[in-house]
Amino acid sequence: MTPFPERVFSGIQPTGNLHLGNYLGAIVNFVALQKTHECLFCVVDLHAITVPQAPNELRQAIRKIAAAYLASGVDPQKNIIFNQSQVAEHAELAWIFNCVARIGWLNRMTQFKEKAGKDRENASIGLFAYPTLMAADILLYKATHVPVGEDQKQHIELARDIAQKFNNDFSESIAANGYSGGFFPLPEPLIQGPAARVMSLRDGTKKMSKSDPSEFSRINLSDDADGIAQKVRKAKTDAEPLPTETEGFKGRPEAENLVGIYAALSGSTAEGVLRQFGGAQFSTFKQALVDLAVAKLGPVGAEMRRLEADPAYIDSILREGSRRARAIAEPIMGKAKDIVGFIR
Ligand code: AQP
Repeated sequence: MTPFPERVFSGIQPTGNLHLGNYLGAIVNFVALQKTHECLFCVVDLHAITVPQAPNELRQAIRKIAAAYLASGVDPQKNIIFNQSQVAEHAELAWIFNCVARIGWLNRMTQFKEKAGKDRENASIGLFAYPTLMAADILLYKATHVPVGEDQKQHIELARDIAQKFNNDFSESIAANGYSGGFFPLPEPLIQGPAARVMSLRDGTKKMSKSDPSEFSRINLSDDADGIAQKVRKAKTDAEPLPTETEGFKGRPEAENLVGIYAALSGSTAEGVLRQFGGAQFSTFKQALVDLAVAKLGPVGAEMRRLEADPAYIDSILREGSRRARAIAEPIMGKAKDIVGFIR
């Protein structure tokens, strides 16, 4: 049995507009988990600056993510909603983890390869070390479960490797400090639902992403009803009607993606959606998807706009959340320092 009580941590970067992938892959699961777990939901602004950000836009983007959490139904009293840069221990623990993790481990991270592209030599060191900061985010709170989209699985596996290596490297010191069963838990990813990997509306083989140059590749939480309708109608499809069984998705990534989105938004499964729409033309299915997406996302977008009009309120939530986060982080960081051999 694990000696670590269950605790959930997750975060979203304040970089650009939140899209349906962030919403279905992450935020929807946050809302569900708050019912059963102690949760921390972070706006990971230190991660955001691994690529250049304009300061004023970054401030707005931080508030936008906080507004999205609140508008989606994450309760700021029950959970801790905060921004990473207000809790200095994230950076402190990340430094220790930079000295635990191996360059070879980070060299294997596909997100770095994708984001750095061919210009690897010019990427920031922060972008390369992104996964060690992410490990620190999670382990600073001894979080045991991390709800994320499929794309983050590799980073959670690395966080487990770092936790394991820290526990091994310092095993004697950990025991001398009175801990049995390791100091850090090995966190588990929670990758759930039919939309754990939402794909681009323009190309069903690429994930929906904030940084895709085409606005038509993604539905943003801030899109209004007309915008959502236009994007769904223009979404790439093929000439065949929808299959009646999920096996029929073979070689049809766009059809699979749209059905997955419908399933996630309606709380169903791909099988359930095909029972209803199997054999239908895309024109019929797309109209149903527009109606569903507008009904589900419209109120979230409207509430986000209302909250964003009151930045002082959002800032007060983040400040209070950061205070509560620090109260958990400080003693864990202090013990980590003792274990490493620092004097405090
Ligand atoms: N397409 C997606 N499908 C399902 N989940 C997704 N997530 C992101 N894209 C999808 C999940 O959203 C959470 C927050 O992501 P993030 O903003 O921290 O990082 P990201 O993965 O870098 O987001 P983008 O949109 O892909 O940004 P860019 O374009 O900058 O790379 C995570 O749980 C992630 O899994």
